[in-house]
This record gives sequence, C-alpha cells and structure tokens, in this order.
Amino acid sequence: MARPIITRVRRLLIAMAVLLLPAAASAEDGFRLWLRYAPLAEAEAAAIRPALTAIMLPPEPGPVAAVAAAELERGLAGMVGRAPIRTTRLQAGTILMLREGDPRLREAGVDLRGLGDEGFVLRSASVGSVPVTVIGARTEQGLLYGSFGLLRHLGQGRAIDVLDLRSAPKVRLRVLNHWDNLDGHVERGYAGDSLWDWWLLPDWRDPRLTDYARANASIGINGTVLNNVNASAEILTPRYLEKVAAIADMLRPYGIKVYLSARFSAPIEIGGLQSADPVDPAVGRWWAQTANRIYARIPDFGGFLVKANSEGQPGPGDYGRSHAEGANMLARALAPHGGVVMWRAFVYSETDAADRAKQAYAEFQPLDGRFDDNVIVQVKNGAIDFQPREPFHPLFGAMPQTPLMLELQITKEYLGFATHIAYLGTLFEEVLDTDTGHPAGTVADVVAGSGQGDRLTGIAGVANIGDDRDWSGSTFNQANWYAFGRLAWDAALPADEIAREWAAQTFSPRAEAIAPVTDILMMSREAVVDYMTPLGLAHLMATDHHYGPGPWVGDLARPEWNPTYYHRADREGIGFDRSVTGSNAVSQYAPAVARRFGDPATTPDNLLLWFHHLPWDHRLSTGETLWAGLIARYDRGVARVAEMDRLWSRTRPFVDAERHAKTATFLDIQANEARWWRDASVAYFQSVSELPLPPGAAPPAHNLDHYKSLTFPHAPGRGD
Ligand code: BDP
Repeated sequence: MARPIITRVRRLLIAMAVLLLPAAASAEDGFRLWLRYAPLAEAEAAAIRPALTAIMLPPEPGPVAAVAAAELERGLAGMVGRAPIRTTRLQAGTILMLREGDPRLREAGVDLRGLGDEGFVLRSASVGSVPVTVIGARTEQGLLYGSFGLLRHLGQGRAIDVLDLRSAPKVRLRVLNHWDNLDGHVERGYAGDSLWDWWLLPDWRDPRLTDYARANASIGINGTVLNNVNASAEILTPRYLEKVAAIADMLRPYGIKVYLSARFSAPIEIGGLQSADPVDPAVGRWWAQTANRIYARIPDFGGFLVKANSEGQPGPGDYGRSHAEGANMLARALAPHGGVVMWRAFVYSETDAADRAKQAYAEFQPLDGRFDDNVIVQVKNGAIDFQPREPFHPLFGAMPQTPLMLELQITKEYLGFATHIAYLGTLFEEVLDTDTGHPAGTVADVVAGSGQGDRLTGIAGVANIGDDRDWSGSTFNQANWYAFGRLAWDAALPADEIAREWAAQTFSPRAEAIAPVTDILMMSREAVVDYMTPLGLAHLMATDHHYGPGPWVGDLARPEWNPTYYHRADREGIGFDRSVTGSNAVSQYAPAVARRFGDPATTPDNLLLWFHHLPWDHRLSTGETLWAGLIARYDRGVARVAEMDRLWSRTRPFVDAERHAKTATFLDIQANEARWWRDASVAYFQSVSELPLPPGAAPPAHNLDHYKSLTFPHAPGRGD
C-alpha cells in the first residue's frame, strides 16, 4: 500500500537535511587550505581505490611515520572515499613505507642514493609478486614528505599505476619568519592576529597548531621563527621558553624546528648586564647559558634569527664591532647544541648618505669569509625592501666564502595586503632564476651552495599567516605560502606548474577549473607591478602602513623613507640614476651584469627607472616615449585586474559559493584600488612632468589634492 504522501515528504525532507548536514559542518571557509582532500571524480577514485588499500609502516615506526600514515588515511578517505587499513602483511594495493637498509627496497627497484635525509621516492613496484606503491626514504621525515607527495599527486587527479618519482630538497633550512609580537599583533600581517596564544600557552595547546604543522610539512617547510625580527628580549625568559617549548612539541612530529628572533641587547634587558658587547666575556657567557637553558627544554631548537643595527634595533655596531663579531658570538653559544644563527643583512642607515640600495653590500661584502660555520647571512631578494619588482640583491654571488640565505616576503606588505591577488610564485621564480654573473651562477645556485660542499643553505619567507579562518587573509594568498614552500624545496619548479598544483588541490582538479585559476595567478603579480610601480619604480607606497599610493611624500625625517627619494621625478624626467654617472650601485654587481644594468639601452624596461634617470621623451624598447609608456602600464594594470575578474567568473561551477563570493568581492576591491593607484600616480606624475596625457588616456577621477588628502590611520599590519 502506498504510504501517505505526507510521510514521504517528511522522509524526503529528513533525507535532504542529513545530506546537507556534513556540507554545513565543513563549510568552505578556506581553513583546509590545499589539504582539502575533496572527493575525486568517481572514475578516478575507482581506479585508485584497489591500488591503495592498505598501509604498511616501516619496522619500529616512530612518531613521524605515524603522522605520515595518519595523513594518508585522512587524504585517501577524503579523495577516494575509503581510508587504507594498517597492515603488517603485504597485500595487493599496499602503500609500503621503506626506510634505508630495508632489503625490499632493492626488490622494488628503489635507489635511495642522493636523496639526503629528507628526499623520497614514490614508485609503483612489485614486492614478492605483490603489486604495491613504495614510499622510500632514508628517514621517517622523508617518508612524511613522500606521503604528502603521493597525496599531492592524487589531488591533481593523476593516475597511480605508473608512479616513478624522486624528489629531494637542495636547501637545508626552509623556514618561515613570523613577524609576530608577544601581544599578538603581527607586523605586516593581514590575516588577523598571531597564531601563537602566548597568554594561554603552555597550558592550552591549540589543535590548530597541528594543522599549521601539517600544512607546512606538506610543502616541505622544516623550520619556523616564532617571533618578530623587531624582537622583544622577553621571549628568552624562562616563562616564555616554556611556551615556546610547548609549540616545539606540537611541531616536532612534522619535522618542523622552532627558532627565535633574538634581541641583541637581551643581556642588558633581561640578563642584568651593563653591556651587550660581543667581545665582553660576560656577554658571551650569558648567551651560552641562555642557549643551554633553551636546549635543556627544546633539544632540537633550531637557533636564532637576528636583525641587528637596522631600523633602530641594537647590534654589535653599538660597541664598534662588526656584524661578524656579533653573529659569531651568538654562533659560539649555539654551536655545542647544533644550532644556527641566521644573521640578517637588511641594514641601512640615515647617517649614511650613500644610495640605500648600496648600503647592505658595502657593510657585508667585506666580511666575506669572516663568519663561523653555523652562521648564515640572510639577504632579502632585492637591495631595498620587498618591492613589487626589484633587481636581485648584489650580495648574491659576491660572498663566495659565506653561506647566504635568501629572504622572501610572503606577506604582501607592498603588493596590496590580503585583498589584492598577487601570486608571488612568479616573483620568487624571477629572483631564483636570475644569473648573478658570478661564477656561482643563478641566485638559486648561490642559495643552494652549489659546489660548496655541505655548507649551510637556506631560504626564509616572511609568513602571511594569522588566526583568520583561512590562515592567509584570502584564498589566493594561500597560493603564496604554498609556492614559497614548493620553491624552497625545489627552486627549479616552474611557477606555473606550482600554480596548477595549487589550483587543483584548492579548488578542483578539473582542467576547466585549473586553467582560469592558473591564468589569474600567472598574470596577477605583473598586474600589481603595472598599477603600482611600473618600469622599475619602487617604494611609492604611503607612509608607515604602506597601504595605497604616496608618490608625492617627500617630508619624512629620513631621506630614504620618502617616495620622492626613489623616483626623483621632476619636469625633465624620472628615475634613480644608479649608473656610473649616479650612485654607481651597478658597480656592486658582477661586471657583465653591471654593464647591462649600467646602460639604459641594455637595461630591461621593467627595471629601467631603478637604474636610470631618464627624460620623459626617452624611447622605451617598445618605441613609445617613457611618458606614454608609463601611463600605458598603469592602464594595463587596471585592465589586467578586469581580466582576472572575468576569468574568475568562469570558475563559478567549480568553486564553492563561499570562497567564490569572497574572492569576487576581493577582486572588486582590487579593481577599485588598482584604479586608485593608477589615477593617483598619473595625477601626481602629471603635476610634475606637466605633460598632457597621451591620446586616449582617461584623466584621473579626482584631482591630486583628493588623493593626497586620504589617510588610513587604522590600516592593518603596522610596525611599532
Ligand atoms: C620592512 C618592514 C618592517 C620590517 C623590516 C625588516 O616595513 O616592518 O621590520 O622590513 O625586514 O619591509 O626588518
């Protein structure tokens, strides 16, 4: 007998509610990053399921192998709807984790030579005639990276049956730098407050830190500096070290070491000494004791990051000592424990009248070879400061006797904060691939210490992570965290390939979704360069918070804080002359590079005004005048954002409503702000050049005074 219609409707409603529940519980707010492990298309899932039915851990597994297996279970449950079972007996479809020394490696045709401590092999093989997928590595850490490698492979909708992949990092320290203060504020952070709850630690260990560790391990990051380079000495007090130790405990199973920014004057501030002079034995003793105390609680503590004699921070220069003397003193305190010092080369001084771009080189290059073995000098990608585009830092290749660590900025202090889409994979790639003209080769080669034995090597990225649900302030900013990790692991990975990987895992592995997302990513940074700082211009952002345009600012106390210092525009022309006729900063590069950058005819258009002051009617390589070319680039930047918006609308069928809508809104903000940047810059430069706008160029929406009058006292991420 047919059921009454009312019952059937009720049943239907209940069924619908049940179906909807899990969706609501796992709202797509971006929390899961690229580790969403979303269900694959059924045809792909069906092919994978029988091939990955079980996991066999290596003999006597430790905690790292355990988290690797747990991640595989989680990932496969999500992607193919069934978690593999743990097995101790080989069966068809086993994921077989093999560590160095296991005789089954040979049988599976897996060679671990050359993989180092962190590399891995993924291979479809037969062991005892049983078809398996081998994850082979020398260490459990390698097995963890291999597990993430396998999940990344699957997350792109790739087949599993013919797997044969080897991967090993070329750089040892792959480290995030958090610029987090102890009060929770993140300097240059646009994704909320700090992840570290210093108040509740060590008692409350936020499970979110495990997700943080998973995300980092999934892209090969193996270290994190917890606190701001503008450091408070308090982090080194016993009370805080307990908190640091709690974080270290949570990150350890994922192979992530904790580091701290050390304030050079800490012996005075928290040690009761009168001086922090690096040659004073009492100071050395204090640091040694401090290191002992840290290692007693955190045996695998990574070491110190130091910003010294830079922007008001204390340092060895306060006592007439060199950066090497300061760094080596700290290095001696850490050496017995295997710790390292990451000593920053980001220095410039208002008392030095030289071009700011020359100052770090002038101070550090003469110190080549004077640093202890466990010191690595951390150099920003460019000589000024994380601009949308800068030429590579002249120190790369110029200190062959000193390990140099590349510092990149993942947070977009100068590229539109959290709201603008600006994929930094292309920026990072551009720097890494640049030939320094020195025997060492490209920046990537220098950083990898190629040909320098097993010296210290490293890459640092200033994190864009905060306590926002989506971690990075926007979905697309997650791509920058991802790209940093992937390039730190393997600088040879093409930025577009990384973009595709990220798009597949973050949105959908379908080609129709990957293509527009990748197109957006790949054009985005150039769009920002165009509407903010085209043709090699730099540092034109508003004062202090760096939000929005301020090319007219010229009244700040320190000359090199003023945008007018950088663009030098007047009625005759624009640009900073760094050729022999100017500051001669080009002479800090290797001869071939110096020659190329020293002549406007051989300087690429996109760096032209970084190196040269040129008349407005100078002809660009495109044939247009500098003035017309400048305006055209501002316009192109605005047009590119419109194009990004169009591409994004094509992704609607493949992206959940929540992330789609938020990204669309952010693109609206970006479109408005691109226009603002363009109009304010055009209005200002026109007031200086007194030239008419090229035919067809739209006049700015407002007059210059309007743009000058805008203030943003509460913009996020300010420094202290
Ligand atoms: C600049 C930032 C400032 C940092 C400084 C640094 O504006 O907040 O403290 O770099 O890297 O980009 O030390």
